[in-house]
Amino acid sequence: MYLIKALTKKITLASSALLLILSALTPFHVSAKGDLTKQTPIEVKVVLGDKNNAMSFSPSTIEFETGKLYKLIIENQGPVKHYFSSDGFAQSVLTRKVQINNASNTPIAEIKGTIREVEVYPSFQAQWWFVPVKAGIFNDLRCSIKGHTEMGMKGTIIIK
Ligand SMILES: [Cu+2]
Repeated sequence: MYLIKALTKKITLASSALLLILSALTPFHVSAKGDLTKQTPIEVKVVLGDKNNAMSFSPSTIEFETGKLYKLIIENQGPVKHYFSSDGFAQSVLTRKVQINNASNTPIAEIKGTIREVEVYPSFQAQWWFVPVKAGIFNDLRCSIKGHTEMGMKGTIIIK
């Protein structure tokens, strides 16, 4: 009985000591290299439409890798507004922000939280910052404006 009591006391002491060490180390680790959203972003650009009002995503196949931070520039070069919409993609990334810049490229807004689709007006762009967390091939990239998908605004997103 004494032995068990002594042993229990030893284990309790040891685990308290371990907890103390862990809690002393934790703040350091939390703010260090483990944060995937603090990487230098990889820039990728996708162009929606063109000056002749083509219904297209260019490129129409976009590839990403899990665990890396991306800055996806969604640029509308057409005369009408377009959407960048893919539920499969939206459900497989952790969004850091969507950033909107003014004409002189100064940030004017950052939208944070879960994003499902981004709409961009003619001759403007939006930046979607995200970290892919799930691999997959998503054939549901499209512009959700009536008729645009049918006229060719569709594509594939691959996350490796
Ligand atoms: Cu469109």
